[in-house]
Amino acid sequence: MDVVPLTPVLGAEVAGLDWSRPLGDDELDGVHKALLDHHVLVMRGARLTPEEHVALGERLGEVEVHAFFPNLGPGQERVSVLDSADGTQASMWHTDETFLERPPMGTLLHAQVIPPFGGDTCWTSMAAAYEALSPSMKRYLDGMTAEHGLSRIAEMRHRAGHLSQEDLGKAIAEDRRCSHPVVRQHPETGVRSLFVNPTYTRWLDGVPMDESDAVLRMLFAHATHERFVYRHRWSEGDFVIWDNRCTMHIALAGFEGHRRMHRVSVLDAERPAAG
Ligand SMILES: O=C(O)CCC(=O)C(=O)O
Repeated sequence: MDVVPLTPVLGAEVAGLDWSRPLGDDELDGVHKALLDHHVLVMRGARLTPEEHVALGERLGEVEVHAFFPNLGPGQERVSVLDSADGTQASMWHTDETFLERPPMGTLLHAQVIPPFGGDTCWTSMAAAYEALSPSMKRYLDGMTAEHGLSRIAEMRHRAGHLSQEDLGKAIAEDRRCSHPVVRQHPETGVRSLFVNPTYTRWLDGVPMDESDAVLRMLFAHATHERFVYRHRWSEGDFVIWDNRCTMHIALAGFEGHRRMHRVSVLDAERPAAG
């Protein structure tokens, strides 16, 4: 198995795996180690069936049914489908489902149909972004928590004219919310990362709202600077695994043509913990 870094801070291409059979235990250990080292792994030409996709996820942990993405249907609910034909896309920076108590530790995304150009995905290293903050900003964030909520998605859909005010009200009433440390420590590597994102993070707990908005805006601008980012140009069959404990990602909108992805995500065993 060859692991070739794609940027100085995150991303590596993994080659030399035989996808026509389940990975051996040594190979899986190698993938796991590469994921801890590089946060995002790109594997070309995997072409896994939905069953194989879930089975690989299960070897990393508990595979969830996503809170709101459509899926392959009865018996295959754990394979979510992001299909541009039905308008499903994830075109805001986020870390997966941080409104949950135990958000996914990792996600496995498999390209089924890719437009001739555009539709790339970007990941940013929240570990490198944290590391690059000033000592005084690190001290300010130390011990702080932030509220995350699902209803942000409904608000965005309402603003874009895709959801009525009544349905927005329902989404807010039924919101799923959770507070997490703003700086989390990776449970396996011990490395500290920023753990806030523009899609789900609502506010920093215990500070005035204007201050919270301003600090979050600054953190998002900082964390999405290109020096922390890997941008992936997809080919059909590409299979990408990422570590949600130290990254955010975005699917770039604005492409023409059909884009269809299968995704599986694996819940963390524990709640995010501050370092
Ligand atoms: O479609 C993509 O490239 C990204 C998907 C995504 O954001 C997700 O699965 O959470």
